[in-house]
Amino acid sequence: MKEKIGHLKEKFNQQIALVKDRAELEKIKNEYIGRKGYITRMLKNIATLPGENRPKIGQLLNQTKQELQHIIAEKEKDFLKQKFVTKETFDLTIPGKNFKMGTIHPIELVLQQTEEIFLGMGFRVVDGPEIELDYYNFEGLNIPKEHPARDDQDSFYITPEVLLRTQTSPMQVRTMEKEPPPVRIISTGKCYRRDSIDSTHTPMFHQIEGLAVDKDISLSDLKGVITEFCQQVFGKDRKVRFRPGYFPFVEPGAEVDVSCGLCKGRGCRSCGHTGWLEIMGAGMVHPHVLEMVGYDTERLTGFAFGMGVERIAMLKYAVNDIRLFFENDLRFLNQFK
Ligand code: 2NL
Repeated sequence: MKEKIGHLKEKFNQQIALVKDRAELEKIKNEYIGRKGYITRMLKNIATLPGENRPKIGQLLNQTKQELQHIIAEKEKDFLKQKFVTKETFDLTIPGKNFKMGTIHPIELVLQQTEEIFLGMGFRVVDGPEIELDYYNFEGLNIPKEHPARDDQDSFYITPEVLLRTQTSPMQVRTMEKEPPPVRIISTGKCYRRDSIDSTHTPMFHQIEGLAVDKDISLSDLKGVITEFCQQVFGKDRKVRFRPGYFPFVEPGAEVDVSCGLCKGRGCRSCGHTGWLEIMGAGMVHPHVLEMVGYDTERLTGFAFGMGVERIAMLKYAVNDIRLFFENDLRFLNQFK
């Protein structure tokens, strides 16, 4: 019997040395000291042994049971410790991961603000293709094939009739062609011109154009809408003036100036000592443009305006080189929070 107990202990020690997890440990525990375990059964069988051996064997079995219980308890503690260390420990004082927040690009900021302002005045925003037909980019805007205005807008042609749009007006022509009056839209997006790069020119830039066509639209509507826009973008204290200017798609046409914010219109270096900054072109839509989309020029008039987004952003944020908008330098971009 003594020998048998010795063997059992040996086997137990071998098994326990190989145990990998708590489930295995539980199994061994049941096998040896559980209700139907080896030791438990042997204790129950003591009654069948010769009388003189019983106390000694009983004592040995109880002692062995205690030893096994102790070893199993130690092993359980090991597993608990392991679980705690590998899975459930976290250090609340470790700094979190630092996610760098991006900023909205200044060109996008001006676009968003402009859309907001014109939506507030009842305009709708339209979007269109950057690859355009010559017809919508020039012809439909009263700029026929040999018109000298084409010289100012050297374009990227894909075929003789397809080009990268040089202005956002094609979308306005498309809208009038498709929809009956009244029309109140602004059209925004990228435009392309074959210009040499310098501090005020890039071959890709952004434009915002507006168009309103209805009965009884007059130059005073244009002045009211433009003045409201300028004062919302640059400040209530700014003055707006209209000078005669030529664009083939309007008659009369005007250049729009806003008073210089630095010198309050007195004249300084940044406004070329005039007190005014040129910010857009505008005018009353040329009847020929309305005629070409099939609008009734006896009944309808309209105003239109167009501006370079980069120019507005340069004036608004005091940026002195247009190339800064396209260099993706974070030292520049991070200033627009
Ligand atoms: C400029 C000039 C202007 C317009 C754009 C326009 C559009 C249609 C009909 C008539 Cl569909 N006009 N747009 C009118 C006047 C000026 O922009 O050089 N802006 C930077």
